[in-house]
Amino acid sequence: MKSPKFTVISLFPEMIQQMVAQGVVGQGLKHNIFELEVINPRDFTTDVHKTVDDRPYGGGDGMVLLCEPLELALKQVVGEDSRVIYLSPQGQLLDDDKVKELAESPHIVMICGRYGGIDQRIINLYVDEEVSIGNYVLSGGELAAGVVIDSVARFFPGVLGHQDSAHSDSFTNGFLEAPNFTRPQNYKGQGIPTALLSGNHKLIEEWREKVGQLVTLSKRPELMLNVDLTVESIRDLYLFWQGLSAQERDLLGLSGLSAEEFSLLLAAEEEL
Ligand code: 6GU
Repeated sequence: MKSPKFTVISLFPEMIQQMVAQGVVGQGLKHNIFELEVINPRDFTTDVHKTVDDRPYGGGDGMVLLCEPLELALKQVVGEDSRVIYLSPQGQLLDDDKVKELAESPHIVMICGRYGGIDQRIINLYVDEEVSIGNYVLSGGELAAGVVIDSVARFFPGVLGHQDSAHSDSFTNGFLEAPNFTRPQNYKGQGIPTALLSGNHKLIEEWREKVGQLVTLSKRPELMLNVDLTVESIRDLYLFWQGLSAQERDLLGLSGLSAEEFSLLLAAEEEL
């Protein structure tokens, strides 16, 4: 089967290349698990000054990317199976569900605007959807393109060591991950949770799942409401929490959690 492909249209191609060259995603690219193509609208200009932007009609701050170089670039790269994304703070927020959906696409084309944006008529003609990476403004779409590539590529088989790592990470079951520990076994008076020293893989897996739920309840309680929880499973989680020593709760970063959070969660679940 053909490798999935990202095409990024950017005035700063090196920025994209550099972001994607490192770590497991960089290795994935090197091993052709996916393809990356970066094209510069400046290479599609027809005037001597290689003009890519101009002042906005009606006045205002920032320069707007011209239609023509973008259109010529798009025409060169967009095919039948391409999904064209404009990276913009006006877009739909990127989350774990969106990332997984994008990971199913054979060809993602991303247009990076700079401060001032791109001509709306290019969006009208070519863009399938707008995507934002958060409620703040970046000076250009490049960092957002890097975020999309990194988060999506993690779901391509072979990019992460373990075939299913991406699917067991934080968010993927709707909960955050349990904290991780490595050697030494004692660091400045802090030990290792006893369950992790048990060598019992089934027990460890169950323990991590419960701790992940407690971490979520403690740090991001609003995420608990996206998951179908039964009253019984909440009571189970409460009992598990009660079974942890004060020392272990500290070690796991759960000292902020109290019975109150469980009551609030129960009340919220009953309202749903
Ligand atoms: Cl995708 N682009 C820009 N320019 N700013 C953003 C963004 C994207 N997402 C959040 N802020």
